[in-house]
Amino acid sequence: MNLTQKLFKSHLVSGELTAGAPIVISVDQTLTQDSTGTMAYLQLEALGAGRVKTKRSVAYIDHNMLQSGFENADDHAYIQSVALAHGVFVSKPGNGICHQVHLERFGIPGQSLVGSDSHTPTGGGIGMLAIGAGGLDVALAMADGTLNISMPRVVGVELVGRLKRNVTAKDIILEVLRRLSVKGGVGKVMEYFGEGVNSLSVPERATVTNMGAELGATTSVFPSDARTKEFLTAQGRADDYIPLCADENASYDERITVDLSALEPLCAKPHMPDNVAKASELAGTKIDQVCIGSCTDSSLLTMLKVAALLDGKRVHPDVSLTVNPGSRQVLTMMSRLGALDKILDSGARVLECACGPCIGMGQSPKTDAVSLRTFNRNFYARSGTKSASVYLVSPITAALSAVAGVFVSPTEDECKRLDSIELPERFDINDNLILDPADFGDVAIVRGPNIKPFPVGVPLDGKITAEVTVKTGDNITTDDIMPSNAKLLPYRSNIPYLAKFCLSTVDPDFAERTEKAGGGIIIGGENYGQGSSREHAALAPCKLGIRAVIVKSFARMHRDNLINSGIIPLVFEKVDDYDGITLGDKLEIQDPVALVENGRGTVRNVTSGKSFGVRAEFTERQKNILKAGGTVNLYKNAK
Ligand code: MIC
Ligand code: SF4
Repeated sequence: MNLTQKLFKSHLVSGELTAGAPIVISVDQTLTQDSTGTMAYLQLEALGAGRVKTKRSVAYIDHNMLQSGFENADDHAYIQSVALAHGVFVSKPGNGICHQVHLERFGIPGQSLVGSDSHTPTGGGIGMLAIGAGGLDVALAMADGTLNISMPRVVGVELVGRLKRNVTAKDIILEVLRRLSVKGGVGKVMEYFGEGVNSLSVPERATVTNMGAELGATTSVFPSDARTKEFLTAQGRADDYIPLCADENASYDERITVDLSALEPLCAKPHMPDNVAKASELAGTKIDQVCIGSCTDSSLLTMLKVAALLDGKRVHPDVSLTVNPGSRQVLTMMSRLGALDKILDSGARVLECACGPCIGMGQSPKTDAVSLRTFNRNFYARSGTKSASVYLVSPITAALSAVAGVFVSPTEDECKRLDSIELPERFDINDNLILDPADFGDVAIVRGPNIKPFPVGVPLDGKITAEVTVKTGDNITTDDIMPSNAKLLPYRSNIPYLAKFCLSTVDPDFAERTEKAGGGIIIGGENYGQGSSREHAALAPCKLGIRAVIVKSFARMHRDNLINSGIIPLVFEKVDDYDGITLGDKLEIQDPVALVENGRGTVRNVTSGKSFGVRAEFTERQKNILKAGGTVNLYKNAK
């Protein structure tokens, strides 16, 4: 067996481990963060759940940190109180980005983790079965300790050779993205193996598993080995270590090989993480901003490299360099090891240990700016500046470019300083910003005025007749469907307000048009809903009265979120039928219940007089959810 099969087998509650089959797995741990967390806990409450059934659940506050009004602080207070009341640990603002902190303090090899954030697979860096999901699925996992999912196919990624000193883990995942694209991982787990694995430390592995989310993969995983033990020991958690790997000669559904020694510095050009080019092709391009951080590249190792390259240098006068350490532990260690001084002395702006610019919470670049970021996503408008060009790069490229003022493709020679970097044997452990529910008695739940009830779908009955109120192209992201930036993120617990901005990057009139029409149907292209786990991208359309989304193909988490909200996700039987639909067409689904039951059906375009076939393949559970008008309705009906 490969490692993925072993991990699924050890957590299998029901179903068969055949690719594509619906299965239920047991969930050992969950994580939420604040921008998805308010909804997840509102839903946990709506499900009537008591104390969580998992071994360990943690609520992080790391996204909405600007507190420019009462809204964020309201959300923080709600999350802290509702989490503690349900037996969930809380990682307070300032403690760091959920995935970095979880890896450091809570992740355990061999355990399963479900998180309301798409980059939850970071945990695969220490051999966890770590899966991102919408808030409602995480609420369900907390309530009963299980997750419903389809058994993925397993792609074996064999790593051979060793990275050159001017190449980093970011370049490995960029290379995989270059080959497979942002939809290449849908329905798959990326399992890394081979002699090249040994040369990668846990933070490097975590960069790869984290950004595997950009492939659309269900998760990514590395073996748990001596390097994992080293990391857990440094975290004072040697007892959590167990060795885990694939059997010798394990088979995979697909296989690719990446020769680490042949990799060159890469980058992803605007506006997609798979728009990969050699950094050398961009060399010399004038730049305006460099941002170092985010859950994919903000570990101590990253910061030590950045500090070594900035040591004694000055950030170019035309460049703004920002640095977000991934956790308070990283920041403390940077300070202890002298790296912080070097970074500050260079003229960098050191920001909070949080997501920050990665989710557009501040640091939006200037008009037409070229911004180099060590992050994982460069989707259109995500930085908060629509005209900006965001390139995803390694921390080495970022640091050298910040000094040069132009895009630099690092050479081996320029990186000699990195040879002496070693991770410490012990990390500074201070969990003062982590609240253990066991230390709190009965906690009263605090609900400020920013916390609004979430919308629920309508049960299926009768026919659906609705107008096409938007038609999109391929690879529409959840950042398009439900934009997130400093102005909107404070309203993550206020769907009525957020809904006004639904799909505004694609069509600013969509929300108003849909509301006026009393609902609608969305038409989309390939890989619709890629990117984040945010169920707001389903809740906002639900609020607007969207009944169905018909596309060429879906991203996994968004499809699940639509079902949870009672919106029917349908796929064109023939992709060409997409071309025959125009904005404003009236579509009719005669018998939606039969469509959902049969897995196939016909949609009539009343405007054009033509009909087209759609596929509607759902598990029995999903059929029941859709018929009830969403998961919360189904669970309430069952009570
Ligand atoms: C992201 O990187 O897009 C986010 C913000 O972390 C999202 C979660 C969210 O929308 O709150 C994700 O990746 O799931
Ligand atoms: Fe935060 Fe960015 Fe990571 Fe999302 S991708 S969790 S916004 S750092």
